[in-house]
Amino acid sequence: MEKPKTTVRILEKISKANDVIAEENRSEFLARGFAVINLLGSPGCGKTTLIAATAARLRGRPIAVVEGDVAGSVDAEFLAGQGLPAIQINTGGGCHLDAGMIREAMRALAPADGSVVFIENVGNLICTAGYDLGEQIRVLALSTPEGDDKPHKYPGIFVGAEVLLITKSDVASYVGFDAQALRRRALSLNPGLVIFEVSAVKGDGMDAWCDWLAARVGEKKSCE
Ligand SMILES: Nc1nc2c(ncn2[C@@H]2O[C@H](COP(=O)(O)OP(=O)(O)OP(=O)(O)O)[C@@H](O)[C@H]2O)c(=O)[nH]1
Ligand SMILES: [Mg+2]
Repeated sequence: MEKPKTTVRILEKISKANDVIAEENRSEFLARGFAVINLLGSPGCGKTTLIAATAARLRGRPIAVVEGDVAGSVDAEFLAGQGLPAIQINTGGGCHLDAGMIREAMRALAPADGSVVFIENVGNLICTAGYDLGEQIRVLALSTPEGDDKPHKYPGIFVGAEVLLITKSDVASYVGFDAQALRRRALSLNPGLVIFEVSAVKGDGMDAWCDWLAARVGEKKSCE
């Protein structure tokens, strides 16, 4: 019976240690004028496509990307090919990024002062929600093929997000996705949630999202 209590204490310690580093990261990011966005969502929900499409619309500030995946570097390579400074973290099986990984990656990436930095977290709707990375903005991407019932099943990630991007809006009608039901369910968990419906591929909704983001990170004008 003692073992589960010990496990809980160890997890609490890990969580507290992460929070300390996350606060150090946040101070450092503020001092450097970074706007850091932690992008969460399921595998394949469109995170990398969204970062590329958003970066293409942001004007006036340098942009850099920290990519998190269990293995491989295809996303970082893709973004570098789009002209974005990008660095890949491999968690080697871990289901989330943590603040220590971000500290190391940011030192290696060395974004220019004042950069907007996107962190693409590991595709996961559970573990990623529990780790503060020191970001200023937490964005959850949920794609229409995943279904409008997800707030019922993964409430924690909806509660912790500032923004919900309903991605792949262009295929919503093909997969029976009810955007109003999703909005209702998400807002019942987090009434302050800012919600956009976007298609990074077709461009629908991207101006509204980018205008909001530009204002949030203190840019005068972003989208065109
Ligand atoms: N129809 C449609 N497809 C999209 C959209 N955005 C992304 N996709 C497609 O969805 C697939 C996954 O997109 P990614 O951007 O790689 O998704 P991801 O969340 O970064 O994936 P992981 O990094 O593997 O978790 C690709 O085939 C994209 O072309 C969209 O707005 N509409
Ligand atoms: Mg990706």
